[in-house]
Amino acid sequence: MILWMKHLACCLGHTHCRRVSQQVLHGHGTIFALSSGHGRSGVAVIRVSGPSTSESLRQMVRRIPPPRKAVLRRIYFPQSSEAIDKGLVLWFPGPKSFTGEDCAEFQVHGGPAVVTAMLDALAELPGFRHAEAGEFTKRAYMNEQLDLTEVEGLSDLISAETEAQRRQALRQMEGDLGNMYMTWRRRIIKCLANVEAYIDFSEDENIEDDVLDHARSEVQVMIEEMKGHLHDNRRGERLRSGVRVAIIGEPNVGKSSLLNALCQRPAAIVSPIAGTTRDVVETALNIGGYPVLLSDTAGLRETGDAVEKEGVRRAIERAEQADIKIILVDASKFSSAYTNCDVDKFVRDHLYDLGVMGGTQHDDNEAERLMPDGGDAVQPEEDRQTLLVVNKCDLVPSWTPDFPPGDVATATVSCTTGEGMEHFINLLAERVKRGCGNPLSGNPSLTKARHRHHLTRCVSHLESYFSVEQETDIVLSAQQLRKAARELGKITWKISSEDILDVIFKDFCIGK
Ligand SMILES: Nc1nc2c(ncn2[C@@H]2O[C@H](COP(=O)(O)OP(=O)(O)OP(=O)(O)O)[C@@H](O)[C@H]2O)c(=O)[nH]1
Ligand SMILES: [Mg+2]
Repeated sequence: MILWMKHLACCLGHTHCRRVSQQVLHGHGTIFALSSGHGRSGVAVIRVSGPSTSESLRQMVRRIPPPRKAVLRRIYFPQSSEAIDKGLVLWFPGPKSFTGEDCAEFQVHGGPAVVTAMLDALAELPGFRHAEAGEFTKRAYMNEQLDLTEVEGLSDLISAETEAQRRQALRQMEGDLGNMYMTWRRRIIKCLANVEAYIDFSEDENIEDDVLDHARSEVQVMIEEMKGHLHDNRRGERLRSGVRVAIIGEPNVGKSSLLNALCQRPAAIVSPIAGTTRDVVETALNIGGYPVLLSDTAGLRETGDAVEKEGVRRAIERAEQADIKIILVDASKFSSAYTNCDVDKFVRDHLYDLGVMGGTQHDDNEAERLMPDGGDAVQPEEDRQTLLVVNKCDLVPSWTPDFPPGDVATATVSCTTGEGMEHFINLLAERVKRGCGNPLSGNPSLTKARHRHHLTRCVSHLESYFSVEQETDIVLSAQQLRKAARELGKITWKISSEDILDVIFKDFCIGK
C-alpha cells in the first residue's frame, strides 16, 4: 500500500510540473486597458494588472483602498495632480485576483475624454504599458487561475449571442468540462501508478494479484465514457458556431422570399425572374435562443450560363454541408402532382433531381488549424435533418395539404401572406434545438475541434494499452497510459506550442 502511494505521488508529481510555468509571458510589466466597451457610456471600467499596480493607486488616488471593497475616490493625473474624475476604485491584491497578480479597477464616467485621460495618466507611470488583446486572461492562465477550457469558455461567453450559447459557455467557464477531463486524467494516472507498482514490485508481497485486472477494467470503462462524449453528433460545437441551415430548391419557388421573411429584412433580392440569386446569401439568426446561420442559395437547374453554373455548384456544396436542409417547393406545382404522396420518397427523388447528394463530411477550419497531423477529429454525422416546405399556398386556396407522417417534417406557408409561417418557425426551432441538445443537462458537451483531437488520441492510446499488454509487454503498455494522460493534460493545461496558445487567445478583445 505504501509503495503504491509512493508511486501515485510520483506519477502525480510528474504531471504537476506544468510546462506553463516555463512558458515565456508575452511581455512583463504592469498592463492596463479599457475593459468596458468603446464609445460613450455611463460608466467605463479600466483595469490594471501587474507588480506596480499598487503604485498606480498610490499616485492616482493617494491611498490604497481596502482589498476587494469599492471606494469612491477623486482620481488625479500622477504628475500634475490635476483631477481627472471621481469614481469607484477597487484593489485586488494577488493572488486572489482575476489574473493572480495585483490588480486594480477604476470605474469612471464613460465619456471619451475621461477614458483617454485615464489611459494617458496610467501610461505616464514607469513600467506601465497598454495591454494586448486577451493579455489579462493569458496572465490568469499562466498563473493557473484558469485552465484552457475555462479560458475558451470565457471567450465563448463574451462572444455568445444567444441564450443557449451563453448557458453552454458559462458552464464551461465555470470548469464543468475541464473537471470532467481532469477526472479522467486522474483515473488514468491511478491506473498507471498501479501498473508501474506491478512492474517494479510484482514479486513483492505488497502487490495484490489483481492490480492489472483492475487497471484493465477501469481503462475499458473510461474508453466507453470517452467514446460516448466524442459521439455526441457535434452538438456542443454546433451550438458554439451556429446551426447551418440551407434553403434549396428549383428557381423561383421563393427561397429568397423565405430568407427575407425569417430575418425580417430584404437581405436577398426577390424577383419573378427565375435564376435571380447566384451567390449564397448568408444571415445569422437567433431562433428560439439558438444560433442559426441561414443560407439562401441559387435555384437548382441545368444551365449553360457560366455564372449561374457556379451559383448552382455553390448551392449544392452549401446544401451538402448543412445541418438542416429546407427543401422549398411551389404549392401551385406541388399540390396537383403530389397530394398524399410518400413525403420521404418525394424528398429523396427531388434531392436526386436537384443534384444534391446526402451529407458529406463537414470541414472545420479550426480543426485544420489546430491539427497539423490531420487527426481524425470530425466524425460522420447521422442526424442531418431535412424539412419539406411548400410555399405559395395562397395560389391554391382550395388545396388542403395532407401529409402522411414520415421522417421528413413538412410545413405549408405563404411568404406573401405570412400564412403558416408561425408553425414553420416553431418546427424549425424544434429541429435546431434537437441538433444542439440542452446545454444544461447531462455531461457538458465537447465544444471545440481541439478537444476532440486530443480526446480521440487519448482513446487510441488507451486502446493500444490493451493490445500491447496482451503482447505481455507491460512496460510499453504503461507508456500508452502515460501518453493518454498527456493528451488530456493538453486539453486543459499543458500546451507545448505558443502557436496554439496564440490561436486560443487571439479571439479575445483588449481589456479581457
Ligand atoms: N404568390 C406568391 N408569390 C410568392 C410567394 N413567395 C415568393 N413569391 C414570388 O415568387 C417570385 C420568386 O421569388 P424569389 O424569392 O425570388 O424566389 P427564389 O426561389 O429565390 O428564386 P431564384 O433566386 O431565382 O432561384 C417573386 O415574384 C416572389 O414575389 C408566395 O408565398 N406567394
Ligand atoms: Mg433567390
